[in-house]
Amino acid sequence: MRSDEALADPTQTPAWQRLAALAAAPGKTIRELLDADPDRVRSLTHSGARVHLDLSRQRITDEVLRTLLQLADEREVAARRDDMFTGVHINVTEDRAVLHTALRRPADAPLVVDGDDVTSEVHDVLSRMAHFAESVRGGAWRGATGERITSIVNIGIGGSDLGPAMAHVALEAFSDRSIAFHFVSNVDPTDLTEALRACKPAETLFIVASKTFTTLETMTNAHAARRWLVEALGETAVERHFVAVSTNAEKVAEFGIDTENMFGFWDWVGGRYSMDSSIGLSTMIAVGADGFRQLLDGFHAMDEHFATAAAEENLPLLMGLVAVWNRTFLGIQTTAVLPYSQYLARFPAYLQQLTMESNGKCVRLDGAPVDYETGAIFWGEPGTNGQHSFYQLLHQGTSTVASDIIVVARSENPLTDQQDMLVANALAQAAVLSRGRTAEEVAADGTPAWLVPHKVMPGNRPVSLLTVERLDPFTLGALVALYEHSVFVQGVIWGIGSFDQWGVELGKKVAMGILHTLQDGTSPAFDAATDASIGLYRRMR
Ligand code: G6Q
Repeated sequence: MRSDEALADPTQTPAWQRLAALAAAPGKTIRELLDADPDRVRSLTHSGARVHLDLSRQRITDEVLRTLLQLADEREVAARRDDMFTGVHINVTEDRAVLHTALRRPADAPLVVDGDDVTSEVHDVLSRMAHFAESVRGGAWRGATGERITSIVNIGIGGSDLGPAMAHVALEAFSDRSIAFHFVSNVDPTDLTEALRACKPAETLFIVASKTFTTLETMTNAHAARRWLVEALGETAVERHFVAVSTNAEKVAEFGIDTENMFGFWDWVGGRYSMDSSIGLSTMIAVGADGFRQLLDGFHAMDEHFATAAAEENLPLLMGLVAVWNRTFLGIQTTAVLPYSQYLARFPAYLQQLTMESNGKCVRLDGAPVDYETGAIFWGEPGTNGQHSFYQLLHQGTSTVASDIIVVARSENPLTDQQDMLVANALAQAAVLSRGRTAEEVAADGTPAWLVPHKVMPGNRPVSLLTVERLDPFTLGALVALYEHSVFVQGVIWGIGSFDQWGVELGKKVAMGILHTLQDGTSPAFDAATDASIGLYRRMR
């Protein structure tokens, strides 16, 4: 358990107070910091697990960085990290261990938690997944009428959807192209209906992915999919066309899925930290068991880096500390994730859940309300597309937005010089956002005086530049783990619980209450606004 001292108010630590003073004092701009120190880029660029992180375009001085590292010491980040890695119940409000790092441990690295060797349990499931995935890929697993599987439909939502859906796009270059993958999450009937338009029942395999196997959206879609299949192929076809990923064997059996075809995981895997558990079954079918192992190796390499690299060059620690600096001390509310890779199109959406569901909290672990800013809003789109829409606000808007620009050096699809164009745009944006463009520079282009103010870019927008050589399963795993651990560091500094999601739970509960009222025809008795909206919906539906 955490010591009382670490639970205490972080604002009372000497480092926090020093950082508040540093943030309030007039500081140098990013341009001034870059121009004053020829060594800045070298000293603020670090590498681990094949990811390169350049923090030179952040608003940090040597003193800020030193004090942030001191804050990490005072908040005992290293001890908390070790607690997480060894299975201490750091998810305090649900009394659970937080062990997603165990999902990617090598088979020969046992880890005993609460009396069980979790590594061997993880590898048992991985072997069963591998056998299943390879039999689908190789055609040994067939549908009820003997057809090969050509469509996989993953039915899940939130943590049981966003990771697999993101990985599907990210790793398309490494995927089996003879199988089409669909991800159905929304309870809006359109989602399933449109996905099934492209599928033939005899060739379709459904993966029902739900930790609890009780989530309204997922179970509703799973039952609708079951009806679609049974109408075409009969009741006996279900066992060849449905498999489950869940921790709830009883509910899986109740649904009619043979528990032989259920791939389990554990309550110590949070939904948003589960893409590397059996929730990643669709990913394994796409990239094969070897590809999935590489993904896990990338995750594990970043775990090892986080656990062992010196604080001054520890990527997740530095990234987490800079996130705290930007959010809490500089008051920057949002972070734009801007991957210059079409394969990372779903990465911002994935990170939105990882970061905002984890650190969108206003109460500390000791139950006291926070009186400082916590989790930033994350959002984004791939470059260069975003440049032609919302970047205008990033450059000249009245809000300062921090950006994570992600560059992939080598394209899997080289077409003439398009990759150079893509990277040139990424680097141009990093430069302009951070350095800006002064009135003198604009005037020097021959711009008439009246137009100059319109073309000035204030700059001083913080940018982290992340570079990987290729986007392959290994680097995808490393990138995700980098963000996972950065989120963890932020949570420890803020003293909040990053691993529960009571806001999400309440949403599920309230919706069920309203649904009952909508369906049983009784008069609503919620609040005036909800009751009026229910009335309007009833008149219009
Ligand atoms: C993730 C959240 C949430 C969850 C979904 C799906 O951390 O808890 O997004 O993953 O609500 O839950 P099930 O997997 O239980 O269906």
